[in-house]
Amino acid sequence: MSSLAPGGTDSKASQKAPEGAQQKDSSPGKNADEDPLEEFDAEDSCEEVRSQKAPNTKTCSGEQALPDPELSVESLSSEEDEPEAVPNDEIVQIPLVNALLYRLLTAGIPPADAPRKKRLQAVVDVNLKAEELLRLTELATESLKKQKPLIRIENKSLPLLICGDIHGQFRDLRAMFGRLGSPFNQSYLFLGDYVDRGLQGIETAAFLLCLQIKFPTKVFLLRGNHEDRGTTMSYGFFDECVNRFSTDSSSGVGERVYEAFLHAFKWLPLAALVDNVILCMHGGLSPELTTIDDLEKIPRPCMIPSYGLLCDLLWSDPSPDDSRNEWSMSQRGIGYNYGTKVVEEFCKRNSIDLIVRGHQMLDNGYKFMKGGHVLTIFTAPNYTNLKNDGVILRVSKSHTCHFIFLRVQRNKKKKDKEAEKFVDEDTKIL
Ligand SMILES: [Mn+2]
Repeated sequence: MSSLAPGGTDSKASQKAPEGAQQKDSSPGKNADEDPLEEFDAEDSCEEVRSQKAPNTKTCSGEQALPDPELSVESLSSEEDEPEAVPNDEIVQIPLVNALLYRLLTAGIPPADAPRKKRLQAVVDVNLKAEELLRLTELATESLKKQKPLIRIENKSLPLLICGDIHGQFRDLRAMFGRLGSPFNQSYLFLGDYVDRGLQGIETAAFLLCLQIKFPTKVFLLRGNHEDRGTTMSYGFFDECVNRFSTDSSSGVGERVYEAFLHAFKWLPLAALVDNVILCMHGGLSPELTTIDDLEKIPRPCMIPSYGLLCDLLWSDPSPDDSRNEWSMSQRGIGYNYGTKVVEEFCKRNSIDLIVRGHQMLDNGYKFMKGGHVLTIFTAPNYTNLKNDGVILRVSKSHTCHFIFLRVQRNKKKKDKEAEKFVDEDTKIL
């Protein structure tokens, strides 16, 4: 059982991060040798987490649908499907990474009795210095370089939690880890789009890069179309970096932090193959993708081009109409829409059961298409105040798929009305 499962019986699970909110500025050296994740028990910003069995797909076993909508996450694990603890020699201990993780995990949020307006801002106030972020992105680049463009995740790493778009919702991400378990036990795969749109792209990217550096065999990060210059210049992350360090004494430091993140992003892997049968990427298929091996050959580092295999992997969508069989133009003006026959032929040719991708917001957080061969998941709850649920996909050792929901609070008109004050204008697409 995960030591971080909600209400877990492990003694560590019941330990709140000790006086964490008050210790967020403590010196890195003090905590450098500790493992902050072991003590982490995040606040809960989501109303409900429950699971639901996926519809029939070839990857789903005959396990019965779980009847209890209030089921807690830890109940999902049967004894033979228990996550394995990561061996000590696979954990990379770097004092800066540990110190940043400690601060990211323990920084306070407004208390429950704080004014509603303050709580709705949903910002976690974390002290991150520009020089630390510059060093972190160097360490992340070194770590990501060791991975191939296509990550192969073996059965021993299952069960695996797969997360779709996060988009700077650091508070939700932190709460999610508190509920689902730390990478000491639990394996995670993220499908990209860590920055832009939301309030805390810096914290989100820093947190995930820290985890990838520390747990390279447990935390896998793919690149989304927002991990690139064109999107981040338009949708928030560039401005966030510049504004964050605008009072810094040395001019241009925000731009340097931004460029450093971009450089690390160029090394993010582009797809993951889970136990040889589930293919994961941010957007989807490409006319230039014939075999799985094509994914191994994508050169890095690179910006995302406006056409071609890499572009399509990160930008394409399944065609909205399942009766459409072939390729079609995307309304985004970039990438393609892939049809049902395209998907079926790709899956057959490569012995793939399921394609899991993110890239599109869905009201209930997930959607199967193309005869059950394409699954879209979206993890950021209440994305730009759209009241959507977030979903995490859990793939068991036998490839059974469960959905874990991050429910948003609904039907609270006054709260919704106030929350609208914090929504940007640019909220409609992606
Ligand atoms: Mn996207």
